[in-house]
Amino acid sequence: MPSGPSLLLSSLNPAAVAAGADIPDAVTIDGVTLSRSDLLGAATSVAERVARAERVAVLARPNLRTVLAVVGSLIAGVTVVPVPPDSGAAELAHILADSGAHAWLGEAPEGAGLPVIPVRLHARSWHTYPEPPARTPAFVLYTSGTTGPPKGVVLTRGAIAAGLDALAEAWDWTSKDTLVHGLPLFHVHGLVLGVLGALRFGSPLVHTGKPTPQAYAEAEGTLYFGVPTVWSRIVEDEAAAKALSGARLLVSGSAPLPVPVFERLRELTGHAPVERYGMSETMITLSTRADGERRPGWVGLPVRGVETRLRDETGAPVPHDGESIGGLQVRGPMLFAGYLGRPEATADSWTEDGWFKTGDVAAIDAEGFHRIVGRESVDLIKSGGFRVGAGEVETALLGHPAVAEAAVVGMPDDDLGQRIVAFVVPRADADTAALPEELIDLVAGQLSVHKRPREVRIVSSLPRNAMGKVQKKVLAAEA
Ligand code: MCA
Ligand code: AMP
Repeated sequence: MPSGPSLLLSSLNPAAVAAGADIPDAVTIDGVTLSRSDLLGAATSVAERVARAERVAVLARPNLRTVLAVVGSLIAGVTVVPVPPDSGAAELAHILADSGAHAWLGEAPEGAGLPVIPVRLHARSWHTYPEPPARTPAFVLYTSGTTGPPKGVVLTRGAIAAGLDALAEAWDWTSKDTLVHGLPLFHVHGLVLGVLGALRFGSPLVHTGKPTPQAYAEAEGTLYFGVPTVWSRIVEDEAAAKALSGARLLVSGSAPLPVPVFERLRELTGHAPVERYGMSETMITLSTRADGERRPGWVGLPVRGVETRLRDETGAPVPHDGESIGGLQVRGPMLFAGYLGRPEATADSWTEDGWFKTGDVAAIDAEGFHRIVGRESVDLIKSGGFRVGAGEVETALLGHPAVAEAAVVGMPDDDLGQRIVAFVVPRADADTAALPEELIDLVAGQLSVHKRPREVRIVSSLPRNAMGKVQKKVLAAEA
């Protein structure tokens, strides 16, 4: 019989729920609500159906079936591969082949070729399962690198529990909170923090389907999660922003929150947002605190169990003086267990003495506050909070017969933080009239909608250095 705090989804402890620890509104998505006991019963019924699989793919649309598929798998100790619902053909084929998922759990995309295990909203089971060991992988989350197709980040149950508990401590997150967000359910932010966090701490969750200002304003929560694009859209809608003044904590993360958005949120809501920093590989490692200073442009202190350091290109220490910048390295109990099937890439991401190299450049001040300055590589773009590799988009563009050369950069964008811009050299005989639109659709259809370039510029050549490498900084400056 599972019990107490060692249970990953503590609020779903069957004995406690049977003894009356129920709530009527454990999870609401897009207006449909399940009580805690209904959620437990329906998810356990999923667990019974999925228990013999090892790894399953879940098409992570923002709906209750996705939550039941994930929770049922976790109850059974089965690993979930969340698949972005807007995945195009090439990305879908890659995720399925690379992850070795045995079946779709719930909805399957057309022609996806694997057996489908149904998820039924109205089925119930009260079977109990032992809590799987902490080292069991909970998720393989696909995330972009600078080159090549996305890699599978393996997150164990133990890492997730440690990561969530550190956030609960920093944010004072308890069952008294109602969590509100409308983020995608295939990343750490929306899925691990935004669903599992609520189920670990017993906070009712309201998922708004999409993270629109109006939906956030109407949700009447206490704890709100958003990426900077969401917050910058909220401050554009004064009435919606003001409706959040009764909340306890507004949390921003996944990309840099522009200082003017921070200030405007404070003006309109009376809340200085809590900023936190993380990665798919590390969960959340830095945050400002519910009971501490919140400084615009800074992401705060290491959360419980995390240590950080800065290193220069030679591996030498960089002083923590608030000004000097260096490569940010982290270690802590919430870090991933490696990239699935890629021992070399995994080894490359760690230093010899056991620190994870984030690839972000940061400064740390004397009080231990962190400021994220940017990425070491221009080839990793953050657009609307989504991580997109320039290389994967370039490969997709080069698949078009009219494209001779392609280079992709992230340009500053008020709404998205960075907007994906593709510079394309067409083949000599190509008709370029409709080429930009065709290429945008090609990327949306092959990779995913959120990886599509917002702009395609047709150019006669790309600036290259003496080694023949495209000079992306020159391109970005020209643009
Ligand atoms: C337009 N659309 C197209 C095309 N053009 N579709 C196909 N082909 C085209 N050529 C349509 C789509 O159908 C879709 O319509 C709509 O455009 C999508 O619009 P878009 O501008 O792409 O986005 P948005 O709807 O404005 O979304 C902004 C957003 C989103 C809501 C902020 O970017 C978002 O959800 N970001 C969150 C990312 C996130 O959670 N990251 C966490 C990872 P329709 O809408 O009708 O379908 S980071 C993480 O996990 C770490 C640990 C951390 O630190 O948190
Ligand atoms: P992902 O793996 O999609 O979660 O992307 C992780 C990357 O997002 C990090 O390496 C950072 O570059 C960026 N990031 C996440 N949170 C923040 C933040 N609060 N401020 C600045 N950058 C952030």
